[in-house]
Amino acid sequence: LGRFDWEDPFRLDDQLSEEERMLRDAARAYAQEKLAPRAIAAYRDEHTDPAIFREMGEMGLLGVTVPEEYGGLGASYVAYGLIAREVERVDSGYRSMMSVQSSLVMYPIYAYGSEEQRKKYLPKLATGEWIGCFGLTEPDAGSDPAGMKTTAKKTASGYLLNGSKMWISNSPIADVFIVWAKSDAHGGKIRGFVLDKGAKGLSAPKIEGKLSLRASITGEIVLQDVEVGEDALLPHVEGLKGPFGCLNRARYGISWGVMGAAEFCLHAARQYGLDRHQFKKPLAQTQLFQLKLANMLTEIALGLQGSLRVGRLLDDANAAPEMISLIKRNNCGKALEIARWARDMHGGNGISEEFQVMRHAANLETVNTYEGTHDVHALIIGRAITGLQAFY
Ligand code: TGC
Ligand code: FAD
Repeated sequence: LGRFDWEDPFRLDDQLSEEERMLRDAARAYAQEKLAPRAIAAYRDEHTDPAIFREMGEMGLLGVTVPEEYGGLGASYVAYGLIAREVERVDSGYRSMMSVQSSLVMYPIYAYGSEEQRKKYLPKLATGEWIGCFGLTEPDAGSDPAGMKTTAKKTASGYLLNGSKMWISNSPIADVFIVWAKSDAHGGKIRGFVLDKGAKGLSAPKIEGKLSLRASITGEIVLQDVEVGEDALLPHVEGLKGPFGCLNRARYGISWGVMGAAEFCLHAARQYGLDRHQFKKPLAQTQLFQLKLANMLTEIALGLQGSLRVGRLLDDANAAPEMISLIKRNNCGKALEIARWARDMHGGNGISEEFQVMRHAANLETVNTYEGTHDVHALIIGRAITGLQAFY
Protein backbone atom coordinates (compact mmCIF):
# COMPACT_ATOMS: atom_id res chain seq x y z
CA LEU A 1 0.00 0.00 0.00
CA GLY A 2 1.16 3.54 -0.74
CA ARG A 3 1.68 6.40 1.62
CA PHE A 4 -0.87 9.19 2.11
CA ASP A 5 0.25 12.82 2.02
CA TRP A 6 -2.55 15.18 3.05
CA GLU A 7 -0.77 18.00 1.23
CA ASP A 8 -0.91 16.08 -2.06
CA PRO A 9 -3.61 13.42 -1.60
CA PHE A 10 -3.70 12.06 -5.15
CA ARG A 11 0.02 12.67 -5.77
CA LEU A 12 -0.57 15.32 -8.38
CA ASP A 13 3.15 15.93 -8.31
CA ASP A 14 3.84 12.51 -9.84
CA GLN A 15 1.52 13.31 -12.74
CA LEU A 16 3.44 16.39 -13.87
CA SER A 17 6.37 16.71 -16.26
CA GLU A 18 9.72 18.04 -15.10
CA GLU A 19 9.07 21.34 -16.92
CA GLU A 20 5.63 21.68 -15.34
CA ARG A 21 7.07 21.13 -11.87
CA MET A 22 9.80 23.69 -12.52
CA LEU A 23 7.32 26.32 -13.69
CA ARG A 24 5.07 25.62 -10.73
CA ASP A 25 7.96 25.98 -8.30
CA ALA A 26 9.10 29.24 -9.92
CA ALA A 27 5.55 30.60 -9.75
CA ARG A 28 5.22 29.51 -6.12
CA ALA A 29 8.50 31.19 -5.16
CA TYR A 30 7.50 34.43 -6.89
CA ALA A 31 3.99 34.39 -5.43
CA GLN A 32 5.14 33.68 -1.89
CA GLU A 33 8.16 36.00 -1.90
CA LYS A 34 6.82 38.95 -3.87
CA LEU A 35 3.02 38.84 -3.88
CA ALA A 36 2.12 37.44 -0.47
CA PRO A 37 3.80 40.28 1.49
CA ARG A 38 1.73 42.85 -0.46
CA ALA A 39 -1.64 41.15 -0.56
CA ILE A 40 -3.19 42.30 2.72
CA ALA A 41 -2.43 45.99 2.21
CA ALA A 42 -3.26 45.90 -1.51
CA TYR A 43 -6.69 44.51 -0.70
CA ARG A 44 -7.30 46.88 2.21
CA ASP A 45 -6.18 49.95 0.24
CA GLU A 46 -7.72 48.78 -3.06
CA HIS A 47 -4.34 49.21 -4.67
CA THR A 48 -3.27 47.58 -7.94
CA ASP A 49 0.45 47.82 -8.54
CA PRO A 50 1.15 47.89 -12.32
CA ALA A 51 4.73 46.78 -11.55
CA ILE A 52 3.30 43.33 -10.86
CA PHE A 53 2.77 42.83 -14.60
CA ARG A 54 6.46 43.60 -15.24
CA GLU A 55 7.52 41.25 -12.46
CA MET A 56 5.31 38.47 -13.78
CA GLY A 57 6.67 39.12 -17.27
CA GLU A 58 10.23 38.85 -16.01
CA MET A 59 9.37 35.53 -14.37
CA GLY A 60 7.89 34.29 -17.67
CA LEU A 61 4.41 33.94 -16.16
CA LEU A 62 2.49 35.89 -18.83
CA GLY A 63 1.21 34.08 -21.92
CA VAL A 64 3.06 30.88 -21.06
CA THR A 65 1.22 28.87 -23.72
CA VAL A 66 2.08 31.36 -26.50
CA PRO A 67 5.03 30.22 -28.66
CA GLU A 68 8.49 31.52 -27.80
CA GLU A 69 8.85 33.52 -31.03
CA TYR A 70 6.14 35.87 -29.71
CA GLY A 71 7.55 36.11 -26.19
CA GLY A 72 5.75 33.19 -24.53
CA LEU A 73 7.20 29.91 -23.32
CA GLY A 74 5.28 27.50 -25.55
CA ALA A 75 4.40 25.67 -22.32
CA SER A 76 1.44 23.37 -21.69
CA TYR A 77 -2.01 24.33 -20.44
CA VAL A 78 -1.27 22.21 -17.41
CA ALA A 79 1.69 24.51 -16.67
CA TYR A 80 -0.60 27.52 -17.13
CA GLY A 81 -3.06 26.01 -14.63
CA LEU A 82 -0.32 25.30 -12.11
CA ILE A 83 0.80 28.94 -12.30
CA ALA A 84 -2.77 30.16 -11.78
CA ARG A 85 -3.03 27.93 -8.71
CA GLU A 86 0.14 29.39 -7.17
CA VAL A 87 -0.84 33.00 -7.85
CA GLU A 88 -4.40 32.58 -6.58
CA ARG A 89 -3.10 30.85 -3.45
CA VAL A 90 -2.08 34.41 -2.56
CA ASP A 91 -5.02 36.39 -3.96
CA SER A 92 -7.65 35.89 -6.68
CA GLY A 93 -7.08 39.48 -7.83
CA TYR A 94 -3.46 38.77 -8.75
CA ARG A 95 -4.52 35.67 -10.67
CA SER A 96 -7.15 37.75 -12.41
CA MET A 97 -4.53 40.25 -13.60
CA MET A 98 -2.41 37.39 -14.91
CA SER A 99 -5.16 35.40 -16.58
CA VAL A 100 -6.75 38.37 -18.36
CA GLN A 101 -3.35 39.25 -19.81
CA SER A 102 -2.60 35.65 -20.84
CA SER A 103 -5.92 34.11 -21.91
CA LEU A 104 -8.08 37.08 -22.78
CA VAL A 105 -5.57 39.42 -24.43
CA MET A 106 -2.51 37.49 -25.63
CA TYR A 107 -4.50 34.44 -26.69
CA PRO A 108 -6.95 36.25 -29.04
CA ILE A 109 -4.12 38.27 -30.59
CA TYR A 110 -2.18 35.06 -31.14
CA ALA A 111 -5.14 32.93 -32.30
CA TYR A 112 -7.18 35.49 -34.26
CA GLY A 113 -4.68 38.26 -35.04
CA SER A 114 -2.68 39.10 -38.16
CA GLU A 115 1.08 38.54 -38.18
CA GLU A 116 1.54 42.33 -37.78
CA GLN A 117 -0.73 42.37 -34.73
CA ARG A 118 1.10 39.41 -33.19
CA LYS A 119 4.47 41.08 -33.68
CA LYS A 120 3.29 44.47 -32.47
CA TYR A 121 1.54 43.36 -29.29
CA LEU A 122 2.60 39.94 -28.03
CA PRO A 123 6.24 40.54 -27.01
CA LYS A 124 5.34 43.67 -25.00
CA LEU A 125 2.38 41.95 -23.38
CA ALA A 126 4.62 38.98 -22.50
CA THR A 127 7.11 41.20 -20.66
CA GLY A 128 4.32 43.11 -18.93
CA GLU A 129 5.52 46.38 -20.46
CA TRP A 130 1.99 46.66 -21.85
CA ILE A 131 -1.09 45.76 -19.82
CA GLY A 132 -4.15 44.36 -21.58
CA CYS A 133 -7.88 44.15 -20.93
CA PHE A 134 -10.82 42.31 -22.50
CA GLY A 135 -14.17 44.03 -23.04
CA LEU A 136 -17.11 41.71 -23.56
CA THR A 137 -19.58 42.46 -20.73
CA GLU A 138 -21.80 45.54 -20.99
CA PRO A 139 -24.15 47.24 -18.54
CA ASP A 140 -27.11 45.45 -20.18
CA ALA A 141 -25.35 42.30 -21.44
CA GLY A 142 -23.59 40.08 -18.90
CA SER A 143 -24.59 36.42 -18.98
CA ASP A 144 -26.05 37.09 -22.41
CA PRO A 145 -23.19 38.67 -24.37
CA ALA A 146 -25.11 38.20 -27.64
CA GLY A 147 -27.25 41.10 -26.39
CA MET A 148 -24.35 43.55 -26.61
CA LYS A 149 -25.02 47.03 -27.98
CA THR A 150 -21.48 48.09 -28.86
CA THR A 151 -21.20 48.66 -32.60
CA ALA A 152 -18.48 48.95 -35.22
CA LYS A 153 -19.55 51.00 -38.24
CA LYS A 154 -17.53 50.71 -41.43
CA THR A 155 -15.86 53.91 -42.60
CA ALA A 156 -13.70 54.64 -45.65
CA SER A 157 -10.50 53.84 -43.74
CA GLY A 158 -11.60 51.49 -40.96
CA TYR A 159 -14.30 51.45 -38.27
CA LEU A 160 -16.10 53.78 -35.92
CA LEU A 161 -16.70 52.18 -32.51
CA ASN A 162 -19.47 53.20 -30.11
CA GLY A 163 -20.69 51.64 -26.88
CA SER A 164 -19.69 50.86 -23.35
CA LYS A 165 -18.26 47.88 -21.53
CA MET A 166 -18.73 47.22 -17.83
CA TRP A 167 -16.77 45.30 -15.16
CA ILE A 168 -13.55 45.12 -17.14
CA SER A 169 -10.48 43.83 -15.26
CA ASN A 170 -7.34 45.97 -15.74
CA SER A 171 -9.11 48.55 -17.97
CA PRO A 172 -8.17 51.76 -16.08
CA ILE A 173 -4.45 50.89 -16.36
CA ALA A 174 -4.58 49.14 -19.74
CA ASP A 175 -2.44 49.96 -22.76
CA VAL A 176 -4.18 47.43 -25.02
CA PHE A 177 -7.94 46.92 -25.26
CA ILE A 178 -9.58 43.87 -26.83
CA VAL A 179 -13.11 45.03 -27.60
CA TRP A 180 -15.95 42.93 -28.98
CA ALA A 181 -18.57 44.75 -31.08
CA LYS A 182 -21.32 44.07 -33.61
CA SER A 183 -19.97 45.04 -37.01
CA ASP A 184 -22.28 46.33 -39.74
CA ALA A 185 -19.75 45.37 -42.41
CA HIS A 186 -20.03 41.74 -41.27
CA GLY A 187 -23.80 41.42 -41.21
CA GLY A 188 -24.03 42.55 -37.55
CA LYS A 189 -21.83 39.66 -36.40
CA ILE A 190 -19.58 40.08 -33.36
CA ARG A 191 -16.00 40.95 -34.26
CA GLY A 192 -12.93 41.61 -32.14
CA PHE A 193 -10.87 44.81 -32.28
CA VAL A 194 -7.55 45.63 -30.68
CA LEU A 195 -7.26 49.24 -29.57
CA ASP A 196 -4.40 51.26 -28.13
CA LYS A 197 -4.63 53.48 -25.09
CA GLY A 198 -4.95 57.15 -26.04
CA ALA A 199 -7.27 56.63 -29.00
CA LYS A 200 -9.59 59.65 -29.28
CA GLY A 201 -12.96 58.94 -27.66
CA LEU A 202 -11.66 55.93 -25.66
CA SER A 203 -11.75 56.13 -21.87
CA ALA A 204 -11.71 53.59 -19.01
CA PRO A 205 -13.01 54.98 -15.72
CA LYS A 206 -12.43 52.94 -12.58
CA ILE A 207 -15.36 51.23 -10.87
CA GLU A 208 -15.27 52.31 -7.23
CA GLY A 209 -16.57 50.58 -4.14
CA LYS A 210 -15.84 46.91 -4.81
CA LEU A 211 -15.96 44.75 -1.68
CA SER A 212 -14.31 41.83 -3.50
CA LEU A 213 -11.21 41.39 -5.69
CA ARG A 214 -9.88 44.69 -4.41
CA ALA A 215 -6.24 44.06 -5.40
CA SER A 216 -7.29 43.90 -9.07
CA ILE A 217 -8.50 47.13 -10.60
CA THR A 218 -11.80 47.00 -12.53
CA GLY A 219 -13.30 49.62 -14.81
CA GLU A 220 -15.53 50.47 -17.70
CA ILE A 221 -14.54 50.95 -21.31
CA VAL A 222 -16.34 53.89 -22.91
CA LEU A 223 -16.18 54.20 -26.68
CA GLN A 224 -17.44 57.46 -28.16
CA ASP A 225 -16.90 57.64 -31.91
CA VAL A 226 -13.52 55.90 -31.60
CA GLU A 227 -11.98 55.75 -35.08
CA VAL A 228 -9.72 52.82 -35.81
CA GLY A 229 -8.03 51.59 -38.97
CA GLU A 230 -8.67 48.29 -40.71
CA ASP A 231 -5.57 47.01 -38.92
CA ALA A 232 -7.44 47.09 -35.57
CA LEU A 233 -9.79 44.27 -36.65
CA LEU A 234 -8.87 40.75 -35.50
CA PRO A 235 -9.14 39.16 -38.93
CA HIS A 236 -9.43 35.46 -38.17
CA VAL A 237 -12.63 35.05 -36.15
CA GLU A 238 -16.27 36.01 -36.37
CA GLY A 239 -19.21 35.52 -33.98
CA LEU A 240 -19.45 34.67 -30.30
CA LYS A 241 -17.02 31.79 -30.72
CA GLY A 242 -14.29 34.48 -30.79
CA PRO A 243 -14.69 35.66 -27.19
CA PHE A 244 -15.74 32.16 -26.07
CA GLY A 245 -12.53 30.67 -27.47
CA CYS A 246 -10.64 32.97 -25.07
CA LEU A 247 -13.04 32.29 -22.21
CA ASN A 248 -12.50 28.54 -22.53
CA ARG A 249 -8.85 29.07 -21.65
CA ALA A 250 -9.44 31.61 -18.91
CA ARG A 251 -12.21 29.53 -17.29
CA TYR A 252 -9.94 26.50 -17.35
CA GLY A 253 -7.18 28.51 -15.62
CA ILE A 254 -9.66 29.72 -13.01
CA SER A 255 -10.55 26.12 -12.18
CA TRP A 256 -6.95 25.62 -11.04
CA GLY A 257 -6.63 29.07 -9.50
CA VAL A 258 -9.54 28.70 -7.10
CA MET A 259 -8.12 25.40 -5.87
CA GLY A 260 -5.00 27.36 -4.84
CA ALA A 261 -7.16 29.77 -2.83
CA ALA A 262 -9.00 26.79 -1.31
CA GLU A 263 -5.71 25.10 -0.39
CA PHE A 264 -4.60 28.26 1.39
CA CYS A 265 -7.86 28.19 3.38
CA LEU A 266 -7.49 24.49 4.24
CA HIS A 267 -3.92 24.99 5.44
CA ALA A 268 -4.88 28.05 7.47
CA ALA A 269 -7.86 26.31 9.10
CA ARG A 270 -5.80 23.21 9.92
CA GLN A 271 -3.03 25.26 11.54
CA TYR A 272 -5.53 27.36 13.45
CA GLY A 273 -7.27 24.23 14.71
CA LEU A 274 -3.96 22.76 15.90
CA ASP A 275 -2.92 25.96 17.65
CA ARG A 276 -6.20 27.00 19.23
CA HIS A 277 -7.42 25.20 22.33
CA GLN A 278 -10.98 25.28 23.63
CA PHE A 279 -12.54 22.88 26.13
CA LYS A 280 -9.00 21.80 27.12
CA LYS A 281 -8.01 20.40 23.72
CA PRO A 282 -7.05 21.60 20.24
CA LEU A 283 -10.03 22.51 18.04
CA ALA A 284 -8.48 20.15 15.48
CA GLN A 285 -9.16 17.28 17.87
CA THR A 286 -12.92 17.74 17.65
CA GLN A 287 -15.02 15.66 15.30
CA LEU A 288 -16.80 18.59 13.67
CA PHE A 289 -13.52 20.36 12.91
CA GLN A 290 -12.06 17.22 11.37
CA LEU A 291 -15.20 16.64 9.33
CA LYS A 292 -14.81 20.10 7.79
CA LEU A 293 -11.11 19.52 7.08
CA ALA A 294 -11.91 16.16 5.48
CA ASN A 295 -14.59 17.75 3.29
CA MET A 296 -12.21 20.51 2.24
CA LEU A 297 -9.39 18.12 1.39
CA THR A 298 -11.72 15.84 -0.56
CA GLU A 299 -13.09 18.65 -2.73
CA ILE A 300 -9.63 20.04 -3.41
CA ALA A 301 -8.20 16.63 -4.34
CA LEU A 302 -11.09 15.92 -6.72
CA GLY A 303 -11.07 19.45 -8.13
CA LEU A 304 -7.36 19.43 -8.93
CA GLN A 305 -7.59 16.02 -10.53
CA GLY A 306 -10.47 17.23 -12.72
CA SER A 307 -8.53 20.30 -13.81
CA LEU A 308 -5.49 18.19 -14.61
CA ARG A 309 -7.56 15.86 -16.78
CA VAL A 310 -9.15 18.74 -18.71
CA GLY A 311 -5.74 20.41 -19.02
CA ARG A 312 -4.26 17.30 -20.63
CA LEU A 313 -7.21 17.19 -23.04
CA LEU A 314 -6.76 20.90 -23.81
CA ASP A 315 -3.11 20.23 -24.57
CA ASP A 316 -4.27 17.53 -27.00
CA ALA A 317 -6.78 20.01 -28.55
CA ASN A 318 -9.49 17.62 -27.39
CA ALA A 319 -11.27 19.39 -24.50
CA ALA A 320 -14.98 20.21 -24.91
CA PRO A 321 -16.36 23.53 -23.59
CA GLU A 322 -18.80 21.61 -21.36
CA MET A 323 -15.87 19.97 -19.56
CA ILE A 324 -14.50 23.43 -18.87
CA SER A 325 -17.90 24.61 -17.61
CA LEU A 326 -18.00 21.61 -15.30
CA ILE A 327 -14.64 22.27 -13.65
CA LYS A 328 -14.99 26.07 -13.61
CA ARG A 329 -18.39 25.82 -11.94
CA ASN A 330 -17.60 23.05 -9.50
CA ASN A 331 -14.18 24.26 -8.43
CA CYS A 332 -15.38 27.85 -7.93
CA GLY A 333 -18.43 26.75 -5.95
CA LYS A 334 -16.40 24.38 -3.78
CA ALA A 335 -13.60 26.90 -3.22
CA LEU A 336 -16.13 29.48 -2.08
CA GLU A 337 -17.67 26.97 0.31
CA ILE A 338 -14.23 25.99 1.61
CA ALA A 339 -13.26 29.63 2.20
CA ARG A 340 -16.50 30.21 4.10
CA TRP A 341 -15.84 27.12 6.26
CA ALA A 342 -12.30 28.32 6.93
CA ARG A 343 -13.66 31.71 7.94
CA ASP A 344 -16.04 30.03 10.35
CA MET A 345 -13.36 27.73 11.78
CA HIS A 346 -11.23 30.75 12.68
CA GLY A 347 -14.01 32.08 14.91
CA GLY A 348 -13.76 35.83 15.51
CA ASN A 349 -10.24 35.91 14.11
CA GLY A 350 -11.74 34.76 10.83
CA ILE A 351 -13.03 38.22 10.08
CA SER A 352 -9.62 39.83 10.62
CA GLU A 353 -7.49 40.72 7.59
CA GLU A 354 -4.50 39.16 9.34
CA PHE A 355 -5.85 35.62 8.93
CA GLN A 356 -6.68 36.20 5.25
CA VAL A 357 -9.49 33.66 4.92
CA MET A 358 -12.21 36.31 4.75
CA ARG A 359 -10.37 38.04 1.91
CA HIS A 360 -10.28 34.77 -0.02
CA ALA A 361 -13.98 34.20 0.66
CA ALA A 362 -14.86 37.71 -0.51
CA ASN A 363 -12.70 37.32 -3.65
CA LEU A 364 -14.24 33.98 -4.51
CA GLU A 365 -17.69 35.61 -4.64
CA THR A 366 -16.44 37.41 -7.76
CA VAL A 367 -14.68 34.39 -9.22
CA ASN A 368 -17.88 32.37 -8.82
CA THR A 369 -19.66 35.05 -10.88
CA TYR A 370 -17.29 36.17 -13.61
CA GLU A 371 -16.44 34.17 -16.71
CA GLY A 372 -19.96 32.73 -16.53
CA THR A 373 -21.85 32.49 -13.26
CA HIS A 374 -22.25 29.25 -11.31
CA ASP A 375 -25.82 28.97 -12.58
CA VAL A 376 -25.00 29.83 -16.20
CA HIS A 377 -22.48 26.99 -16.28
CA ALA A 378 -25.16 24.70 -14.82
CA LEU A 379 -27.34 25.64 -17.78
CA ILE A 380 -24.52 24.93 -20.24
CA ILE A 381 -24.11 21.46 -18.67
CA GLY A 382 -27.90 21.02 -18.47
CA ARG A 383 -28.18 21.78 -22.18
CA ALA A 384 -25.61 19.10 -22.92
CA ILE A 385 -27.45 16.57 -20.76
CA THR A 386 -30.93 17.23 -22.12
CA GLY A 387 -30.38 18.77 -25.52
CA LEU A 388 -32.75 21.52 -24.38
CA GLN A 389 -31.81 25.21 -24.29
CA ALA A 390 -32.93 26.81 -21.00
CA PHE A 391 -31.40 30.29 -21.33
CA TYR A 392 -34.12 32.01 -23.35
P1 TGC B 1 -24.65 29.85 -28.12
O1 TGC B 1 -25.80 29.86 -29.12
O2 TGC B 1 -24.54 28.76 -27.15
O3 TGC B 1 -23.29 30.02 -28.94
C1 TGC B 1 -23.06 31.07 -29.86
C2 TGC B 1 -21.84 30.72 -30.69
O4 TGC B 1 -20.70 30.62 -29.85
C3 TGC B 1 -20.17 29.27 -29.89
N1 TGC B 1 -19.79 28.89 -28.54
C4 TGC B 1 -18.54 28.56 -28.20
N2 TGC B 1 -17.43 28.45 -28.93
C5 TGC B 1 -16.30 28.08 -28.29
N3 TGC B 1 -16.27 27.84 -26.97
C6 TGC B 1 -17.38 27.93 -26.20
N4 TGC B 1 -17.31 27.73 -24.89
C7 TGC B 1 -18.59 28.30 -26.81
N5 TGC B 1 -19.85 28.52 -26.38
C8 TGC B 1 -20.57 28.87 -27.43
C9 TGC B 1 -21.31 28.43 -30.40
O5 TGC B 1 -20.83 27.26 -31.01
C10 TGC B 1 -21.96 29.36 -31.38
O6 TGC B 1 -21.15 29.40 -32.54
P2 TGC B 1 -21.82 29.60 -34.00
O7 TGC B 1 -20.68 29.52 -34.94
O8 TGC B 1 -22.84 28.51 -34.14
O9 TGC B 1 -22.47 30.97 -33.96
O10 TGC B 1 -24.70 31.25 -27.38
P3 TGC B 1 -25.76 31.87 -26.45
O11 TGC B 1 -25.97 33.28 -26.87
O12 TGC B 1 -26.98 30.99 -26.32
O13 TGC B 1 -24.90 31.86 -25.10
C11 TGC B 1 -25.31 31.23 -23.97
C12 TGC B 1 -24.24 31.17 -22.88
C13 TGC B 1 -24.93 31.38 -21.56
C14 TGC B 1 -23.62 29.80 -22.91
C15 TGC B 1 -23.09 32.15 -22.99
O14 TGC B 1 -23.51 33.34 -23.45
C16 TGC B 1 -22.24 32.32 -21.75
O15 TGC B 1 -21.32 31.54 -21.51
N6 TGC B 1 -22.46 33.38 -20.93
C17 TGC B 1 -21.56 33.76 -19.87
C18 TGC B 1 -20.86 35.04 -20.25
C19 TGC B 1 -19.44 35.09 -19.79
O16 TGC B 1 -18.81 34.11 -19.46
N7 TGC B 1 -18.89 36.28 -19.79
C20 TGC B 1 -17.52 36.45 -19.40
C21 TGC B 1 -17.04 37.85 -19.62
S1 TGC B 1 -15.29 38.00 -19.50
C22 TGC B 1 -14.93 37.88 -17.87
O17 TGC B 1 -15.75 37.66 -17.05
C23 TGC B 1 -13.52 38.05 -17.54
S2 TGC B 1 -13.16 38.08 -15.87
C24 TGC B 1 -11.55 37.66 -15.99
C25 TGC B 1 -10.74 37.87 -14.80
O18 TGC B 1 -10.68 38.99 -14.26
O19 TGC B 1 -10.03 36.88 -14.43
P1 FAD C 1 -26.40 38.84 -14.93
O1 FAD C 1 -26.16 38.19 -16.24
O2 FAD C 1 -27.35 39.97 -14.90
O3 FAD C 1 -26.84 37.72 -13.89
C1 FAD C 1 -27.46 38.02 -12.62
C2 FAD C 1 -27.97 36.72 -12.01
O4 FAD C 1 -28.93 36.13 -12.88
C3 FAD C 1 -26.87 35.66 -11.82
O5 FAD C 1 -27.12 34.93 -10.65
C4 FAD C 1 -27.06 34.74 -13.02
O6 FAD C 1 -26.61 33.41 -12.76
C5 FAD C 1 -28.56 34.79 -13.20
N1 FAD C 1 -28.98 34.48 -14.57
C6 FAD C 1 -28.64 35.12 -15.72
N2 FAD C 1 -29.23 34.54 -16.77
C7 FAD C 1 -29.96 33.50 -16.29
C8 FAD C 1 -30.78 32.50 -16.89
N3 FAD C 1 -30.98 32.45 -18.20
N4 FAD C 1 -31.37 31.61 -16.08
C9 FAD C 1 -31.17 31.64 -14.73
N5 FAD C 1 -30.41 32.53 -14.10
C10 FAD C 1 -29.80 33.47 -14.89
N6 FAD C 1 -16.35 40.94 -18.09
C11 FAD C 1 -15.54 41.19 -19.16
O7 FAD C 1 -15.99 41.19 -20.29
N7 FAD C 1 -14.19 41.38 -18.98
C12 FAD C 1 -13.61 41.40 -17.75
O8 FAD C 1 -12.39 41.58 -17.63
C13 FAD C 1 -14.45 41.19 -16.60
N8 FAD C 1 -13.91 41.28 -15.35
C14 FAD C 1 -14.77 41.26 -14.25
C15 FAD C 1 -14.24 41.57 -12.99
C16 FAD C 1 -15.10 41.62 -11.91
C17 FAD C 1 -14.57 42.02 -10.56
C18 FAD C 1 -16.48 41.29 -12.05
C19 FAD C 1 -17.43 41.31 -10.88
C20 FAD C 1 -16.98 40.98 -13.29
C21 FAD C 1 -16.14 40.98 -14.43
N9 FAD C 1 -16.64 40.77 -15.73
C22 FAD C 1 -15.84 40.96 -16.82
C23 FAD C 1 -18.08 40.61 -15.93
C24 FAD C 1 -18.61 39.20 -15.61
O9 FAD C 1 -18.26 38.29 -16.59
C25 FAD C 1 -20.14 39.30 -15.45
O10 FAD C 1 -20.39 39.98 -14.24
C26 FAD C 1 -20.80 37.93 -15.46
O11 FAD C 1 -20.69 37.31 -16.71
C27 FAD C 1 -22.29 38.02 -15.05
O12 FAD C 1 -22.95 39.00 -15.76
P2 FAD C 1 -23.84 40.11 -14.98
O13 FAD C 1 -23.01 40.69 -13.91
O14 FAD C 1 -24.42 41.03 -16.00
O15 FAD C 1 -24.99 39.31 -14.29
